[in-house]
Amino acid sequence: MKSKQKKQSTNKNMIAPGHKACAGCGQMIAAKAVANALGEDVIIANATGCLEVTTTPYPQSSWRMPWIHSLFENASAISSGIRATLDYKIKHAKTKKEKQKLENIKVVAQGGDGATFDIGFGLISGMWERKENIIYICYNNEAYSNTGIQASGATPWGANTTTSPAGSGSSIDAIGSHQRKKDMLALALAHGLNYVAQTTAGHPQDIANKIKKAKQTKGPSYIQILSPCIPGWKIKSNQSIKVAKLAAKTGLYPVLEYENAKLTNVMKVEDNPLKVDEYLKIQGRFKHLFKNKRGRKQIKYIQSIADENIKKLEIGK
Ligand SMILES: Cc1ncc(C[n+]2csc(CCOP(=O)(O)OP(=O)(O)O)c2C)c(N)n1
Ligand code: SF4
Ligand SMILES: [Mg+2]
Repeated sequence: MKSKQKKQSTNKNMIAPGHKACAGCGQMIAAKAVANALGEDVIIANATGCLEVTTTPYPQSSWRMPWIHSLFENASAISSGIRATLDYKIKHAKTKKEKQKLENIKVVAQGGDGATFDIGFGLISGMWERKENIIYICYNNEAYSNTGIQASGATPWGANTTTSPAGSGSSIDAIGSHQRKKDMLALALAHGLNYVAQTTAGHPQDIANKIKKAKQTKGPSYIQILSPCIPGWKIKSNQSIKVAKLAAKTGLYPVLEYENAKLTNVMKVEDNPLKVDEYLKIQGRFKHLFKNKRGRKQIKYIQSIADENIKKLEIGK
């Protein structure tokens, strides 16, 4: 009876249905792949944002594992506290069995791009500087979705958001966002992390593989997952997987991993990589770019970002 129960529990989805995320939410697809790969021996601290709000309307929770809601900015600090407590308990464990059980528990901090690139960054930097054994996962939907799609440090060039609205004037503001997104992977690498990876919600098996590698890594690791947002990207609810895959296929958002500061795996793009237009044109947040000469100039610039990635990472076949 006991072994039957165990078998059932390892097969179930670690995020229960009934949550309130939009149908087709890329972040939810990614979070399910993450949670299932993490399994039960984990403690998660989750920054506020869509993932927290949609899965834990008090007193309910979709998380079938130990999970704690933090503030917007401090998921990493909370996970540092959990890590310190676990380390203390490991040190003072009374039996070998107890010690091993505690050693198996992984500590995870996770949040959106607003929580990661912007408001929580100082505390994340501290956690990385202290080389704590914590996996950090960023669900990057390239905006502050939960509060109405404001631009974040991860918002890409040309995107229309409520704080970078596309307009009809001739000023640079009219094109939508005109900031290059922060290079969070470079910032993670600059902290000397042993495992840094990027993937998308369109690659759930790749997410699972990367979580497994992060679990085996000693010290901090960082995984960033491009997670399409239905209202934010102005896409249909059946398009998140397709659009996430296109981000990788065009070279705009390469799927890759660094182990011990070396680029060890990177997904190649096609011989003749798809042009960024294919990725941009199905998203309402970029539709203004297709309307005039000025917009088309921005598309060329976005293409140059993809070309730069393909060249730098040598991902063309
Ligand atoms: C200190 C603080 N500032 C602002 C907020 C309001 N707030 C809650 S969620 C959120 C947006 C979260 O954006 P992101 O981290 O990208 O997650 P997403 O909702 O996009 O998944 C904001 C601004 C807050 N809770 N705390
Ligand atoms: S607003 Fe975007 S991130 Fe939030 S639940 Fe809906 S699709 Fe997901
Ligand atoms: Mg976000």
